[in-house]
Amino acid sequence: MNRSRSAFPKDFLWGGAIAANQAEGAWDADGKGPSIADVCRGGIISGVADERVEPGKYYPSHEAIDFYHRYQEDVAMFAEMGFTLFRTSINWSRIFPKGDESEPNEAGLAFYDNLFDELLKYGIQPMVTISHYETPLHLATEYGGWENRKLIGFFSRFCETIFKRYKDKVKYWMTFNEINNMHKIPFAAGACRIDEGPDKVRRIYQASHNMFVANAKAVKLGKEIMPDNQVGCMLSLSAFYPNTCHPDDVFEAYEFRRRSLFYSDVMLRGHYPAYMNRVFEEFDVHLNTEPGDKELIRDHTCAFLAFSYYMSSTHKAGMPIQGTTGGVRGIDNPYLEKSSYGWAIDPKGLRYVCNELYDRYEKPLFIVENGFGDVDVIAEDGKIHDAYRIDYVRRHLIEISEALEDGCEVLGYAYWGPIDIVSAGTGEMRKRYGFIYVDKDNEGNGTLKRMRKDSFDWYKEVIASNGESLFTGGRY
Ligand code: P53
Repeated sequence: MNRSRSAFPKDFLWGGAIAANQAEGAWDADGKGPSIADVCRGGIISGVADERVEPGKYYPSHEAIDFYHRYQEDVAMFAEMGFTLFRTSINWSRIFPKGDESEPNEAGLAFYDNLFDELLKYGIQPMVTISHYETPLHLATEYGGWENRKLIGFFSRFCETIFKRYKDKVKYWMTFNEINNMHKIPFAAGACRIDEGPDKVRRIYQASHNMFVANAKAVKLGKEIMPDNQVGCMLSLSAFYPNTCHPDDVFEAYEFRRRSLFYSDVMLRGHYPAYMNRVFEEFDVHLNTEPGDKELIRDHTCAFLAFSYYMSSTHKAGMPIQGTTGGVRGIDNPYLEKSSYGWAIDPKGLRYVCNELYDRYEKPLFIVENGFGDVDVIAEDGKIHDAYRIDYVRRHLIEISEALEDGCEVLGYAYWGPIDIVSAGTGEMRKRYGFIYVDKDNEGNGTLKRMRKDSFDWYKEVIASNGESLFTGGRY
């Protein structure tokens, strides 16, 4: 059915999303301690993670785009685009520099007060990721990251501190960014150094269990401290297809998808699903749990499901899952084009995933990451004509409108990297997502000057028309 009008509700939230470590810089300013991101060269996902900050080496997070000092200018541009939503993370090691202190760092807390006030001044709702690939380094080196149950206590203290402080400023919270990426990137997602080995899977599930308990405690604290606000979970849920209609392909793709949905199953339905018994048996997983874990997980489920969606992947039975930056990639889908980074462009996959998730959970969905990362070229007229980005976003937004028509409850859309930031995958600046260009290269050279791309005006028009311009053509 072709629609000529958009289905976005009046209160649909429009905006963008970043992560603190990919944007803020100021990695050791005002009492901040180092995070796991601050020791990564070449990206938190596929780069090299040093034990400590080594002098003379280039770490992209240390300056990033200096959002810490330039947020006023950047927020003003988000406001110009008409944002009503802005997702960022609270850099844990600004608040608890080592992670295990009993008292927070006031200067770190003050920064987020200022940032949130600045957003609210323009009517932009801040949305917070509590932990986005930036656990305090000390918790990784001294405690072994989330494999250690002690992190539950440190995380709860962090949550309690920021909930109390920002409860009147932040309505929507998410516990762990892309928690289902524990399997692919346990260091980024869980601050654990888990190499290949016979007990790899067991260790990952143990760390995940500890995170589930921490998630449930965060939901509980949230309800106690800020009953009108909501704590949700966040997963990487790009689409996943069988390569052919061969039943082996179909079933194996289904099984692999469940390895991801397992995370939302636990956090939204409140228990370990039956299908995991067999997986745990296969990998000899015997979880260390404590009395009360089960009840906490059961009684404190998340209020919404937030997710990132960039692409789709296809799976052929028997194939190992390819863990590359950008996620699982499988084999080429002949029906789809790819970005120059090899990510298959699949707008309809987003409609598919919205339906898949809403069918399964019947809880509100939040699209908190979606975007097109590629190399931008400054044209002769000094501007960036990113028609490819406009095309990508337009097609994905139209599919969200379709999903809304299908009956899915989608609360908002936060475009990933509305301003160019450091790539989590590669640590590059060259892989750009922004509607706003930042003058900086992979080696850290550049003036950091901001510049509007063509997509800036385009997105502004989409928001101003509440999605109507997607269908009428607008100026583009
Ligand atoms: P970059 C894999 C699959 C989906 C999302 O990635 C992923 C990943 C890891 O790359 O990560 C999210 O910067 C993540 C962000 C990240 C964004 O995707 O490699 O939450 O921190 O920047 C885009 O292009």
